[in-house]
Amino acid sequence: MPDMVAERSDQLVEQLREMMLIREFESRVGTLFENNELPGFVHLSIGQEAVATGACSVIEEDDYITSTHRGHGHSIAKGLDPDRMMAELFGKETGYCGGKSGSMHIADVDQGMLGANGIVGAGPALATGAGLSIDQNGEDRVCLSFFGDGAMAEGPVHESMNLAGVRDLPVVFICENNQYGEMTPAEDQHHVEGFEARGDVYDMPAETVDGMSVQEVYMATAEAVKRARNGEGPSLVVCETYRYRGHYEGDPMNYRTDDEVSEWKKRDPIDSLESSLVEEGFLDESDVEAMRDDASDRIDGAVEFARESEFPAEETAFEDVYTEDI
Ligand SMILES: Cc1ncc(C[n+]2csc(CCOP(=O)(O)OP(=O)(O)O)c2C)c(N)n1
Ligand SMILES: [Mg+2]
Repeated sequence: MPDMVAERSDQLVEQLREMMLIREFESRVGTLFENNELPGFVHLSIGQEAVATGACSVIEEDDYITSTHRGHGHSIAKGLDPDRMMAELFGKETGYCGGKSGSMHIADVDQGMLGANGIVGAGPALATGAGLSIDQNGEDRVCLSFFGDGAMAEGPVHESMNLAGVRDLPVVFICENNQYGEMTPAEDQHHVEGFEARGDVYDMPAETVDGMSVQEVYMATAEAVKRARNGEGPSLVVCETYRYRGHYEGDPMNYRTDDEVSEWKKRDPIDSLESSLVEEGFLDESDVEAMRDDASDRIDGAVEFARESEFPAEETAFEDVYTEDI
């Protein structure tokens, strides 16, 4: 038993370290965007880190994920390199997509990251396709599919959950209910209360968890992944969470009150894990400070890498844009 506690606490420390890295990456992106250093659009997931980290710490390197337009956390949690992600945001040739995708389309198929996605609700369709390929090739892999409360009202999400159920595919649908789809509260977008009920419709196990708790997300995803690996088909995990920033950087946020944001911040996933690890004696204040400094140094390095990288050459504008004939 003490070994189990030590093992679990090691994992929690690693999860804290990763959530700090995600937050540092995104906080820095917010500042860079404000300073007009980044072209395009960025959507930050600050506040939602426990979902990405909790879920991705269940899976292995050769498993897959699909992401959303708010995908920096998912990408870092899947093991993508912050240098190449930052370079992509700067539009530089060293970025994951050669600087041609920006934040919303970062992908690294070799690492099982099947893409952020500017099309709301498209990720689950890719995940079901990945599940189908795993099934047809008899592989031992799973696919986690992150999507939002807004996406839950999109047709392709339901078609995907239905097909994954019909074929018992190894897909875990992870709904990040951050309470808003753009500026619309989740309750104004859905006639039925509670997203868990959507799992019942497709006869798949469904669970709602506190998405501000990395441990709760981890445990629910672990159960779902176990079922998927056993050939028991898809599951739905609904994570109740919150984004602290606007829908996009620059959003005036006049659809919610400061009090609402402050209430959610009291449940911050990083602060709460940090306090419990310190209270239980697994970390002390100086460890925490060192972890924050490490995250900050890591992102300093990523920004430097991105700034020093070149923009893609003009004559490559049409390269890597369309697939080659197969
Ligand atoms: C198919 C499609 N419809 C509409 C949009 C415009 N749009 C971009 S983000 C967004 C809201 C998505 O909400 P949610 O799924 O809850 O994700 P969140 O932004 O909260 O992470 C919408 C409607 C889009 N990009 N794609
Ligand atoms: Mg949402």
